Amino acid sequence: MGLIQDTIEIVRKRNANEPEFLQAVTEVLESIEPAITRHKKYRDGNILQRIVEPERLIQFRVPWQDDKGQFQVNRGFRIQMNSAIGPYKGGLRLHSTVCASILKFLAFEQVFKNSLTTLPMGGGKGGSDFDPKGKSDNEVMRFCQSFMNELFRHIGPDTDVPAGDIGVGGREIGYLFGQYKRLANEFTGILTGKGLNWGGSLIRPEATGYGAVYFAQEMLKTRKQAMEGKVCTVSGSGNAAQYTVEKLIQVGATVVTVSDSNGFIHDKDGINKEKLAWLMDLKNVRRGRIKEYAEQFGASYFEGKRPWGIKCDCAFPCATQNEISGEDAKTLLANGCTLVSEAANMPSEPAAIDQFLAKKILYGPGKAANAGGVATSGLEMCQNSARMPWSSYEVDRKLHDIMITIHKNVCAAATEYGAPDNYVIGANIAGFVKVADAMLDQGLV
Ligand code: NDP
Ligand code: 2IT
Repeated sequence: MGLIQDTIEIVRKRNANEPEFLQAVTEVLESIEPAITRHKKYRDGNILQRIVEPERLIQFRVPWQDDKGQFQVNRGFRIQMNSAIGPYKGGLRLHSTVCASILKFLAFEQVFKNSLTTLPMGGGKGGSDFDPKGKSDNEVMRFCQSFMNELFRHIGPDTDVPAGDIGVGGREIGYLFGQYKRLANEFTGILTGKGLNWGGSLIRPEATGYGAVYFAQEMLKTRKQAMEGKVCTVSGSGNAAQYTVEKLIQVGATVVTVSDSNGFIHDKDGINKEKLAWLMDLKNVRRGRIKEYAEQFGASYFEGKRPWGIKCDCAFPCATQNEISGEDAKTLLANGCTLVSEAANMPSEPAAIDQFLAKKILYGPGKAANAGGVATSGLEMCQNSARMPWSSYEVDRKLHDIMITIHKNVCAAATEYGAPDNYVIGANIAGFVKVADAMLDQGLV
């Protein structure tokens, strides 16, 4: 259709050298074509060109001092993508690859994901090319304080509420929160993923991984199957991966891989609770490398490789964008993989998605499958506003219900727009319609 391709062309021209952003925009725009064709209001309102343009893009200098007293400089960002249905909401990423393209793709995805959660949250994303790996706690603290010195004027509990993403966990959220509090002289819920005794929510650390497994269970139910007994491969070994593994163990699946940016381990016997506890200590406390797991437990280690060559029933990418290539997808399918649930954002390259859809496997795209993380951030915001914490049973039950509802709404949209079982079309249209309608209601936004 002309309008979709014309809009993609405008995005390509306006955002030269931003391949990840263009990839995310292309995937969404091409898949929502049935909704654009059916509803004249979206065409008349020029909604496509409006929705691909960030409301605000903030870039700033982040000077900090390393342990030797040397001045270092990083680049900080906050992309405030869309506030049609609520305050901007989305994580902060600290990784050497962070740039406008990566954060714009993440912010764009976040808009539709947050819409799917059923909670009132707009979309945003931020971060820096600062790499916390190999830095001391004090260096990380000084960086976070300097980052917040600028960010604080752009965020607020009803304006923009950041959270964690790659390289940002409990430690970083603590340093960021402490600095905000000093600057604003206010104790408010301006970040989620906070510590439990200072405004955080139970189950927020678990939520992304648990949610990706809950979503996988809903997909399996459509084929009268269950997770129990399934052999699963997981990539990554950070927050999303750890709690994906934890939930998979709880529901009786066997997880045989985890990875980091250096390589992956293959544990044929499966990662059990004790090994997972050891892995969490390795990654969250000692901040070591995944190779040490192989040394500790006698598993195989594959340097510089990703886990998609290992035979599995279900794959859970939990590391980063574009970590499943077209070739990897071919291998997964040839080895009998019938489910992919994306805890990471945009982990599958377009060539991989095409094959998953062509083979009609259960493919849960990130903006649906990993929405449990931000949904539970939304629940943390509720608890902060009410100044009333909920039990872990209550938060987990709400998270589970939200993942079931997302699955139901995605399937309903896919069917309504003529593509039953296509979770890409379902998620993108269901997420889009709510945001687009809100933008139309609000006039010149
Ligand atoms: P963490 O920083 O906790 O863990 C990231 C993991 O992925 C690490 O094992 C890391 O290895 C690996 N990784 C990162 N970059 C690369 C790379 N370029 N190549 C190979 N491996 C890499 O981050 P999270 O677990 O929070 O995030 C993982 C994914 O989940 C991301 O896509 C994120 O956007 C997504 N996500 C996270 C949510 C959250 O609430 N945290 C919510 C929804 C989605 P190493 O340590 O060697 O870098
Ligand atoms: O990609 C994501 O959804 C996140 N990193 C979590 C965002 C949030 O605000 O909890």
